Amino acid sequence: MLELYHNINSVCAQKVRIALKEKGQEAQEHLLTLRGDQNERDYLKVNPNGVVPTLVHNGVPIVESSLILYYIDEIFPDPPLMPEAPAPRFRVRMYNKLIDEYVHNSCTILTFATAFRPNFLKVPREVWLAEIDKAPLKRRAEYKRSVIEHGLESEFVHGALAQHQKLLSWMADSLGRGPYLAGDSFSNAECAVIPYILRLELLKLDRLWAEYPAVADWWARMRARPSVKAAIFDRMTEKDWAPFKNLAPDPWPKVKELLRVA
Ligand SMILES: N[C@@H](CCC(=O)N[C@@H](CS)C(=O)NCC(=O)O)C(=O)O
Repeated sequence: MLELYHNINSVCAQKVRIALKEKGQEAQEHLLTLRGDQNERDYLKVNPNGVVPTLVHNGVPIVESSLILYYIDEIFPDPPLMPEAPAPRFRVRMYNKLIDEYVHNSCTILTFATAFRPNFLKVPREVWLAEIDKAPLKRRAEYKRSVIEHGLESEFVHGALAQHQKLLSWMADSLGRGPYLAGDSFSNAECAVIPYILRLELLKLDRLWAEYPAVADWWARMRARPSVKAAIFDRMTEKDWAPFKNLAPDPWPKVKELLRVA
């Protein structure tokens, strides 16, 4: 039996939902709002970091989205989401490592500096600070505090953009060799990367890959893929789209200025 604790807009959860769709698997779902419920005592018992996703398989909690992707491929080998040869397998792991170590927090930084910031600023500072400070992962709380306060002027934004640029240049390099990021077919590299490219698009930052036509082509193919449609687009309600509609101010001019200084 499979259970998934997740949130529709969570990039890490989107990875796992894509993988489950690719495997034709359904999990019993527990939706979290991520407005405090991720730090409640009962949830911390399944995921002590107070984050989603958590996959529970036959009662055993499996955490960390990249490890969940590998786990799903092991328990449901068909169709495989890991290439057979060592070199492309290594490439899948490299994408996941880059994302785990750098891109994920960078995505949080850009998202909270733009789309999620206005909602926090509607309540008094001490209220949102208390909410953020409950997180067990203190470094993430520090990033969020800075970008809610300073938006794209935060000291963390420049580095966050650089990590996304690194991801895009890796993708352009891989896609120069074939239609997928690792090996000859759709793999766990795609599951891991797709949500971060979608997030850049939702933040109106798709011009970051203007110089990489192979990335644009890959993204058009991935957007149209049934698993991606079912796992992400079909699941987004008006409420999930809301933070990304009418982003004000448009993040691009400031991002462009930061990239020029880089
Ligand atoms: N390394 C973790 C990161 C998980 C993570 O940060 N999840 C976000 C949503 S994408 C979350 O739960 N955020 C709630 C919070 O930061 O309080 C993973 O890959 O599973």
